[in-house]
Amino acid sequence: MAQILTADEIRERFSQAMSAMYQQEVPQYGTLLELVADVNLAVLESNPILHQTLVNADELARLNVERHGAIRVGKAEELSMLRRIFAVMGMSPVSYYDLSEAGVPVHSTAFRPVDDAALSRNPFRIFTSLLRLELIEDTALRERAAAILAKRDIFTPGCRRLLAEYEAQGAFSPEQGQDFVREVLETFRWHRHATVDEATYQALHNEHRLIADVVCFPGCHINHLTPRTLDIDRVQALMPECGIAPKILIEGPPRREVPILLRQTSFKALEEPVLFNGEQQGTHTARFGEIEQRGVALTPKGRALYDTLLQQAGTGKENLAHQLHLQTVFKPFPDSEMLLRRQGLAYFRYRLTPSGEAHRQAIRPGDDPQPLIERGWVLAQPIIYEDFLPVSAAGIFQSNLGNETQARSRGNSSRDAFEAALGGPVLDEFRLYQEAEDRSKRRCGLL
Ligand code: OOG
Ligand code: NI
Repeated sequence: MAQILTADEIRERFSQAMSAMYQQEVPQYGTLLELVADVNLAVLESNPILHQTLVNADELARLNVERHGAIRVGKAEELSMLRRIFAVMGMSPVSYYDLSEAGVPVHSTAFRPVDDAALSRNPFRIFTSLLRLELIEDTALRERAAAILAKRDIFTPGCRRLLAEYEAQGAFSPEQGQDFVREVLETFRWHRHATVDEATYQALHNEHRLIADVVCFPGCHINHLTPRTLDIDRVQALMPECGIAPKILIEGPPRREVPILLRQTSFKALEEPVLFNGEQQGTHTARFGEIEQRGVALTPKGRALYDTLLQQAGTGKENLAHQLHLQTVFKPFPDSEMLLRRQGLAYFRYRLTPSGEAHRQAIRPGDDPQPLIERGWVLAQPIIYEDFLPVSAAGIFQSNLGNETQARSRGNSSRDAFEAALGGPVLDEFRLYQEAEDRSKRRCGLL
């Protein structure tokens, strides 16, 4: 093959195509993109240090293209096809999320790039959930849902053909890559025509809204695409002025000097017209909007502290009061890069400065980076959290399910079953961050 399209290029084109399609489908998403871009610009203008830090960490360029989306599928074959499709785009499944703990009958992973260069070019991620039909107690309904799912193919014949060609050749020509992006996009498109009659939809909807969403349509429509903001509190406050009603609480940690993990908020799912079999008209709510602010990835020790404090904080009814309460509860969580580093709470990427380069021979494997940082030889930059938070995800799911908690769908975690459906293991997020930190230390001669 004379010329090939790289995984990074295919992912980039696909994320652009997906964003353009979703803007057409859900105009409010376009409004949200403009709002986020305006706020990000204002933050960068008023904070030149942050601007410079993002430039130094190769983070500014990715900010404007950074999105995550979410989809939900109904059967193992769909999930394993997605694994193969996303592999073409350089995206691997990372982490296992058990949402049944929160009363949502799915378990999930996130497909995303994992290596440094791919992440800094375009960290496109897709939060992917698999419905757990076994959590439907009514046997007849469970079998009906399984039979409906068995009949559908959410992938186009062209997508299947191109994927087979890719796996045989190990690469795509530019034309094949282009065709592949177009064919894959079809799987994520919104379909106004349900595949079932209204009675079937209602029966599944009564069991759980999510089940109707997954089972009753011919594809796995993208249900949101999330841009990354540098100031989520500001975007949340401005959303009503743009005609967008945000969910009440911002999920995740409080606002801090050094942002940690992930803070998210969403706008409510839209009620959209659908046509059931027999041309009966109805509505379905599935698609919504979301924004997020990302901070530093935490080590297992940092994550344990986060989980403890978050649980201690509980939940609130009003955002400002909740944020103030969170800030109080999170006091024990150190809020400076130095303390986060010294206490082993967060991951950092180390780089030599020009004077560090000049003294390379004085740096020994195993050296404590702190004095070298103080001497100006080494820079330590927070490694951005690239994953998701199960408690936040449950909050997002629930706010779009009318806040219903359905205890009957509570089930056991079944990671093994998920990995069997996926056709391979999910990667361990902590290991990926640790490896990124270690690679950077090795480049500096610190390891
Ligand atoms: C996924 C909800 C979770 C996030 O950002 O945590 C999520 C869904 O509703 O399918 O997107
Ligand atoms: Ni999301």
